[in-house]
Amino acid sequence: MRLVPLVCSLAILASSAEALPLPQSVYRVDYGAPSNGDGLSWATAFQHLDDAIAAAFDGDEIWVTSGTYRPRVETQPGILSSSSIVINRGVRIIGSFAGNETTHTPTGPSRSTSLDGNLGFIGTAFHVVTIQTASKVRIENCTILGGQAQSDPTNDGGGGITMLNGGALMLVDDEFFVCDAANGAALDAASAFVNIRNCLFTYNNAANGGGAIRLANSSGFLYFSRFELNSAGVRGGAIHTSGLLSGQSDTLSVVGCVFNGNVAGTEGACGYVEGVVGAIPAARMRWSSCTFFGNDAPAGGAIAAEYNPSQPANMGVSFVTNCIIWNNSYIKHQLAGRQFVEYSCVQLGHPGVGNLSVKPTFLDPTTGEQDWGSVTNDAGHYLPLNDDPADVDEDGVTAEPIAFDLVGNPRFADDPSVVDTGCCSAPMCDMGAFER
Ligand SMILES: [Ca+2]
Ligand SMILES: [Ca+2]
Ligand SMILES: [Ca+2]
Repeated sequence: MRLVPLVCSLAILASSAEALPLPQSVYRVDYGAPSNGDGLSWATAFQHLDDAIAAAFDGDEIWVTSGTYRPRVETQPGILSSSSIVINRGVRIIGSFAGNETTHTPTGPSRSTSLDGNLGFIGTAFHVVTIQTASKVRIENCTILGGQAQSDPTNDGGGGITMLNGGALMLVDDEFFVCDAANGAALDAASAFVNIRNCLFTYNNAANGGGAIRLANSSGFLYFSRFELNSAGVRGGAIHTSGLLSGQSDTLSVVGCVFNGNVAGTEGACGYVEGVVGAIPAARMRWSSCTFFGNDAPAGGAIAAEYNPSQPANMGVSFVTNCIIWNNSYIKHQLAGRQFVEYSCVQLGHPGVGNLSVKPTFLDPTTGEQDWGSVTNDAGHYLPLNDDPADVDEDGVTAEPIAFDLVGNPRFADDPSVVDTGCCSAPMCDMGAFER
């Protein structure tokens, strides 16, 4: 039964038959707590995350202390590796609490709540997290690691998170680390809407496609995240998309991200945009203000879009603006398939307005952050940053420019050592994920 605070109970009684929304509840989880908690205070925290999910309703928050939490619920009874953290309602799970906070801002080390698919000597979970609800789920400030979906008999993707029944997922400040799968090793989503920001994807590996993320008939936003050292045996070393969500015009808008050290066996080290034959439109991806360097694939050392001249309506499409694409393998083929590129710095050049092919001079060759005086500074177009459809600053306003870069520095800042070559009025944004 849901506990309703006394004041609200009286308010409900006083408001006659008018239906009022239930107040949002907060449940707390601490792995060191006794086993009989109710989650309503830190002193009485739940010991297990799934007990808090079971107690919660749509819109409730679950605050989790720093520490390691492992899947316990077998989604296929008798098969230990089917153990998963099952999310079947629209909760907001926030990790990295010290265990004494009174607001929903955690004070523990960042991403120090681990949702870990390693089940000890008994094996590994196919999916660390299984999302089964169409309601909006939000997972924040957690590290999700160690899932292995490769041998899952029911589906082959989502070692970190599997989300195959639609719904909406928001990932904020999370890390996905060494997840494995045949497809979509960190996240495998179908018919879903995703909103991902400030996340880190490292060392995830898919035997087939989508080393970090696979989206099928899905749409959403991916902002201010880093993809490093992910790999796919075939296509999409970091991201693999096919189709888009019904009613949406784009598959995924990727803004302000860095891709480095990702590998695909055949096509698209960072992204592979697959067309879909039939009624569903082809995938359309947008990449804005991103930096791609040091990635490796025989075709599409950065991005590949499926190219099928016999079915032109079903080819994948990739729109690239304000990006730096430099020093990826097979330099002539960093961008493969249908690529519409503007205001970007592409090694060996690319057709399109505002494009450059001049060494971007990274501040440090390992970061992708361009130095003062780089020709890519003050060379971008304002338009991709002129709206905030994903509301990345969470102020409820989408009709406003995005005012910061990947590391939070102000956007639209002038580099006085560089002549402005972008569009349209000063101060101009830089190409790439960083503003100097
Ligand atoms: Ca600038
Ligand atoms: Ca906003
Ligand atoms: Ca300037």
